[in-house]
Amino acid sequence: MSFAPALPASPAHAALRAWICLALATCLLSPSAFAAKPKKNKTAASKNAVAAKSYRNDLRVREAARQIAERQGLSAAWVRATLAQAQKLPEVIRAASPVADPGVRNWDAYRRRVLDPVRIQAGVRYWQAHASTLARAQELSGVDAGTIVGIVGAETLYGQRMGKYRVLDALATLAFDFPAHHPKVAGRSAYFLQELEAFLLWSHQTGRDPLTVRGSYAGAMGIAQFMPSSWQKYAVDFDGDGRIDLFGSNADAIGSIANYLAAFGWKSGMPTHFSVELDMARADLPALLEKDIVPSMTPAQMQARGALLPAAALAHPGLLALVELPQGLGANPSYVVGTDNFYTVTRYNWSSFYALSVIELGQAVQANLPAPKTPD
Ligand SMILES: [Ca+2]
Repeated sequence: MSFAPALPASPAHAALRAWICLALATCLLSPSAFAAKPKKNKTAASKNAVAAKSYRNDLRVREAARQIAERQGLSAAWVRATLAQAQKLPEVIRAASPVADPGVRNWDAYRRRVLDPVRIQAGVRYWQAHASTLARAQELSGVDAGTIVGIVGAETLYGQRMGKYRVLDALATLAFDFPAHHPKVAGRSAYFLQELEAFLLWSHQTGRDPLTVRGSYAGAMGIAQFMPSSWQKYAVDFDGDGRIDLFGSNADAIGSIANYLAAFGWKSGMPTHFSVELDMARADLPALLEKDIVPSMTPAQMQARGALLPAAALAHPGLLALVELPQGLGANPSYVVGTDNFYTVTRYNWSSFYALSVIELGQAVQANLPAPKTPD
């Protein structure tokens, strides 16, 4: 999970580089790559209040506190006292558990949930309210304003749902009690322990009380749902008030999303994806899908393997990936062809469903914007 940001090297991006230097500091973002988001359920929440267990006397947690304090130069007493107040949340463990049957993944159903009319209309209002900020972010970073709006809409319904869990509890639970039957339990536990460490450091550096900060079940925070290490690496002060506030400042959230995608290689003006049809008589699906969503074939190579590309895709100067979108049991999958920019969006949340849905949400919002008034 170490994604070194590929900062643009071309002198044409000097302004962008300077802008990125405003960023404070560290890694990956999003939550729902790990599992379906938990359903909001008051009954379950009250059960959890009973089932939650303190980490106060957990020797693993005490040892982690000692190491974190040593590595980060923090007060050992403060780190230990803070972690002692973390609670193990069963609901978070359930949310991080692998889906029982991955075969039921259904792109159309997922897409409908993200691109619902309420979210699209809220997106129109959001775009209108923050039009100049979005334009500035797009100009400085090259990142498409629609994709930024799509991400804010999918993550938090434009800041309306920033998560109900104490970030301390969520990260401690996932660091120390990640579902043991998950195939990637070791890597995920280590990842969330690093995020817990980043969260403590961030709390200390920003003066926020780690006991009151709330976020998603995965510990993602604020309007843009940044993980603590991402906040430190990629978040920017985009409204110029001298502090980075992804909870209260939409400008900071917009600028930080743009900065994040730019750091992960967004190329200005490049489409994110193209439509595609497969010539089933000769399509070499294993070859077409070999590298999954990583763009690794020229348009000509894709054509030779039986992917029928539209003219715009054939003229695309970069590499492409065939992105398979399962449509549930018994149905044929759908496909699109992703570019480097599609892959970049998946660095925000490691899921092709996520990436395509935020891109399409942004496009739907943009299509619904009223036409600009022309002067009389
Ligand atoms: Ca700010």
